[in-house]
Amino acid sequence: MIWNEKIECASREEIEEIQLKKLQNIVKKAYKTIPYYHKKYSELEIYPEDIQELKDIEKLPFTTKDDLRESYPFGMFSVDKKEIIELHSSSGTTGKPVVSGYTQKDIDHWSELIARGLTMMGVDENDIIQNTHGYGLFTGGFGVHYGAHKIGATVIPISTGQSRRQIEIMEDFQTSVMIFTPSYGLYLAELAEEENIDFNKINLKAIGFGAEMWSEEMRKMIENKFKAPAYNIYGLTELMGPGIAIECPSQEGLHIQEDYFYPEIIDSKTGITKGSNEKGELVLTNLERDGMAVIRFRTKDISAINYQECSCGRTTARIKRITGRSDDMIKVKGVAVFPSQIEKAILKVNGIEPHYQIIVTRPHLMDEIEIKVEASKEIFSDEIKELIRVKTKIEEYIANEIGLKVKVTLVEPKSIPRSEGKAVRVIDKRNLH
Ligand code: DLL
Repeated sequence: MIWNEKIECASREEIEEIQLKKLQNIVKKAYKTIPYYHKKYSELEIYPEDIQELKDIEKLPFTTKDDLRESYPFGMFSVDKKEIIELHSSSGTTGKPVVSGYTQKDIDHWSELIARGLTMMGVDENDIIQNTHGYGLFTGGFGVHYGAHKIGATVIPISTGQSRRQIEIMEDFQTSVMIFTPSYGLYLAELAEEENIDFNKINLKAIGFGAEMWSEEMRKMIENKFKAPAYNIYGLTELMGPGIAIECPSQEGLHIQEDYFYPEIIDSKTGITKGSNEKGELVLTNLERDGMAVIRFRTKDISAINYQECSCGRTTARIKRITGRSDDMIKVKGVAVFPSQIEKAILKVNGIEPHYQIIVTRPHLMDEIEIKVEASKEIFSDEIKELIRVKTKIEEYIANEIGLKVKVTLVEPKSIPRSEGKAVRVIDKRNLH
């Protein structure tokens, strides 16, 4: 079944016609009601009237995460605060977080996006959806929840955690759809194995998973363990939350909801727009957003756009599974971590050299970070007590900075490889690409 055939199967001309109209409207609205855009466009002498065709979007400047942070908390809102009925915030921990505000209309649109995606996954009103995404500032919990209501499915708002209870609920309630992040899914599978749960008896119909990077091997592993197909869900707080793009049964890219978002792929160094199927950084524009508007947002996510009609019958463009980032952000346990935060914490401590390496692993299906830091010569030849003191101090500072517990290992001076170009700070051994 297709939730909204009129849009999801529209011709390219129809889609582009809708997009142009919506783009013109939203640029006008942003210019008129959001001081950030008014100032930026005026400075560059670009005006809403300059958008005559879709390609004209390239005349507009990009919006970055820093721009959004500078307008923290409500600077991107385009309506009176009293119209906003819900707030969410990104999980990122660098500086100020990014805030997303929703009017009733936005919540309705968000529900529609997820409804389309859940329908793609074969979910309908007969299903029981166990939503393990966090209900809170994270957009995952509520976003999926609203969409589940929209299609009339039964939603179990269990949120993250209580992992043994999750398994019990799956069995007792006969959950037919699981929603999780890949790493949490793998962890649940491990627990289920310990408890000798037979997934053949649970009869899962589908799994929706996203919010972090994963590999095709990981999908296979999840599908084998849970005995159900797993579909990719993509989204980000800045633009709306989950549901911006979701996979259909063909599992060949994620259908982006093009009447809500205008996707572009750019070369992340030059900012120049790339052609279809070319790999680059995904840039997204809200085409339909009531409470705020984000135009040409640099997601930093690496993808490609495929405009070919899909074998599922839908014509909406598909974005390729995210395979990397154009910055060095890593998502660990669902939390966005930047090496610069770790560096900041390390450099607060005396007795160490500014050479470090961040090693991300997934030894027991859960992400772990180990940070190797070079001790100074003096410290290294000191007593073990002093080394432990320095190590613990760094661990404390890092936990404060990123909100995650990490393991710090002090290594010999000059033992971390030096690089002539950009230092390789992060070694991601999770094999997600
Ligand atoms: O992670 C929204 C979401 C919730 C998506 C639940 C899917 C399911 P943020 O916390 O703002 O929002 O993080 C957004 O996470 O720019 C990507 O780098 C990464 N990301 C999200 N979905 C995927 C995915 C939510 N399916 C950032 N594959 C994005 C790879 C993903 N990376």
